[in-house]
Amino acid sequence: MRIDVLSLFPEALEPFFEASIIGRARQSGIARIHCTDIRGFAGNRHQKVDDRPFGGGPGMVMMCSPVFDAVANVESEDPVPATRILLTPQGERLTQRVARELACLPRLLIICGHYEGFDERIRLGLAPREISIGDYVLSGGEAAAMVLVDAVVRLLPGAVGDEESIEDESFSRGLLEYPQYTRPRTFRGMEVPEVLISGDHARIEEWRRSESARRTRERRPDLLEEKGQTQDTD
Ligand code: 6GU
Repeated sequence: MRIDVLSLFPEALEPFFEASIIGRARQSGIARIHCTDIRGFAGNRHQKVDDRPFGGGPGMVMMCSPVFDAVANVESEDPVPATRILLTPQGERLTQRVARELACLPRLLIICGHYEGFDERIRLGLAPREISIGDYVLSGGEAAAMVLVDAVVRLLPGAVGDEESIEDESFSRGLLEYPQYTRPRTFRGMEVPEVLISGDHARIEEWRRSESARRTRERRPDLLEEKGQTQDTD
């Protein structure tokens, strides 16, 4: 998969994309990630990429021209058609289902906003899929781009060592994860549940299943409702 990220702060993104699972996926060619500075397409002496909103009001608005030019330039680097994604708090909420959908695509082009928002003609002219990572306000789309790229890249075949660990995780089955333990068996008086040391794999699986269900009931009953209503958490 190729992923292009257009941002005013590509230097904030790069170190994250070099680390850990994403960094490894890049090195092995599973994910080809390119960050592009939108300011490089400002096309004026002052490198201006934002301006005051028509009609007045606070803050600055991201201008059309640098964003359109950056998109055209980056898209022309590779014939593979890109799915355009605009990161804004007004988008569709990022869920595991959305991450799985995006992980099936050959190419993503992610546009990070800054300032008070985008000129509406960026939405009209580029027809991007608009995605938000949650109901809170970030000062820019960069942190959201890191979240999105992480959620997608780890789903690419070969990105995570043990494919089973993806299957088993929170949300993949629509439930929260069961409690995990490692050595030592006793730490500050706290014991590892006996069942996990029993070697009885059927009992262990049953215990994990029931802890997972209990945790979800206690902490995220909304997930159980969704699971009942839809098929895609299975
Ligand atoms: Cl994608 N961008 C910004 N600026 N704030 C957000 C967001 C995105 N998702 C949640 N809050």
